[in-house]
Amino acid sequence: MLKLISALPSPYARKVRIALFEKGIPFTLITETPWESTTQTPRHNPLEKLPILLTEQGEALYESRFILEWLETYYPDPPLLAAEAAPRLRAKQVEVVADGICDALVLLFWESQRDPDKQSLPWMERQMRKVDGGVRALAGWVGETEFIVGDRFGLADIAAGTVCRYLDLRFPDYPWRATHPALAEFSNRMERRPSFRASLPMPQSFNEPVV
Ligand SMILES: N[C@@H](CCC(=O)N[C@@H](CS)C(=O)NCC(=O)O)C(=O)O
Repeated sequence: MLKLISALPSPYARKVRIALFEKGIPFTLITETPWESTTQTPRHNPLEKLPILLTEQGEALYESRFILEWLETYYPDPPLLAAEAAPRLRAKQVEVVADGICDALVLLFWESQRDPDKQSLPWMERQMRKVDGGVRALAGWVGETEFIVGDRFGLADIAAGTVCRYLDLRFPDYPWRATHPALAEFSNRMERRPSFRASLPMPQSFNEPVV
């Protein structure tokens, strides 16, 4: 059986969990804290990050985008990407923006954990601009239709949906729901799906200081 090394709050790992669920692929979930000295992530990924998917052949796949590509290749049903070029590329573009927002949010989160006198305001503002711009772009792609691309659930919905909930979890004061009500409605709709409900992100405590 496939094994997924994951963390409870990770929006990147959640993308993979949702894809596995939607495709009906059984897997064992291993919850890790990648920041702790006991983490097994460096054994499998030279970049020391999760998610990591361990295949039945013992291969370790990492980087959420690559894992999703691998799943789409070897478990094509149901597809999460359209066969046609234009909707396929649009979904990938949405994923690029969603991942970019998450990258900026992660940097912001760690900066906010530093001593207040060591925090860099210009750095935090720079990341915040990326979040604002990215969220605006996502909101522009969410329309009146149920899904972001075409008439079926897919990669774009996973990517945008996971970043929305991560915002709620880590930045509850960030007013994206008021600024972008259609995006908020999209997020609510996604969170009702069984795959989203089964992977609700949660804070995870760690015992060692993050360096
Ligand atoms: N671009 C990567 C990002 C993964 C990532 O940043 N994972 C975090 C957990 S949310 C991690 O493992 N961080 C440990 C580290 O950066 O050393 C992906 O999409 O998989």
